[in-house]
Amino acid sequence: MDRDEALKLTKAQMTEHRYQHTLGVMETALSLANRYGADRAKAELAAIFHDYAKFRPKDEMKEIIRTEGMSLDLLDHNPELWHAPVGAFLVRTEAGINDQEILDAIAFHTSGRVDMPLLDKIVFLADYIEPGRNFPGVAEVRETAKNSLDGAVIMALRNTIIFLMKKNQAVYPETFYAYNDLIMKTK
Ligand code: DGI
Ligand code: FE
Ligand code: FE
Ligand code: FE
Repeated sequence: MDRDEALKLTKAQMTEHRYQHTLGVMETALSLANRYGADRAKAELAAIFHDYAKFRPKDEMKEIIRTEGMSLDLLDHNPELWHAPVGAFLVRTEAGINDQEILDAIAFHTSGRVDMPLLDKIVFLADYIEPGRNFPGVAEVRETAKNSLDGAVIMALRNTIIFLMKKNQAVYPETFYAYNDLIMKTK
């Protein structure tokens, strides 16, 4: 699928604000793909589709998680996590994307996971540092992303964990596992 068709399909799923975020993630993912040697076409498609399911009703997402054999523990955690794996499913069934690397990068763009492949890291990080983001600490992560992909992913994971903990919220175990995995590998 080419960029324009993917953008058209995605745009129909979201608000203008979220679409602008999507364009930012796409540009950032392409720039990271250039810098770190990932497949540009895959990075572009994964970025365009990463938030495809963001506005699906919770009941629909819940049903897909149950019927498609996804981790049921997702249902005990923050519903913000659901659009990522559900998005991968819908991008396959509605948009016809069958590339597993792209689908995985979409599925894990929120939680992260152990042993994240290059494409996962690029989409995860692009989502965090795209130009439209302005949360505390993002400038430092952008700076680190210029020379250390893993270093920047670790910072993004750490910031997210701290952000959730400061709000007294639960943290999905995969997010901790992703953080631990990268920290231990870089020591
Ligand atoms: O969809 P986006 O807003 O572009 O970004 P995202 O898919 O990374 O969603 C991030 C939100 O999910 C962020 O506000 C934090 C929230 N969240 C809730 N629980 C968890 C979580 N994020 C992670 N990584 N792990 C959690 O356990
Ligand atoms: Fe998202
Ligand atoms: Fe994210
Ligand atoms: Fe996003």
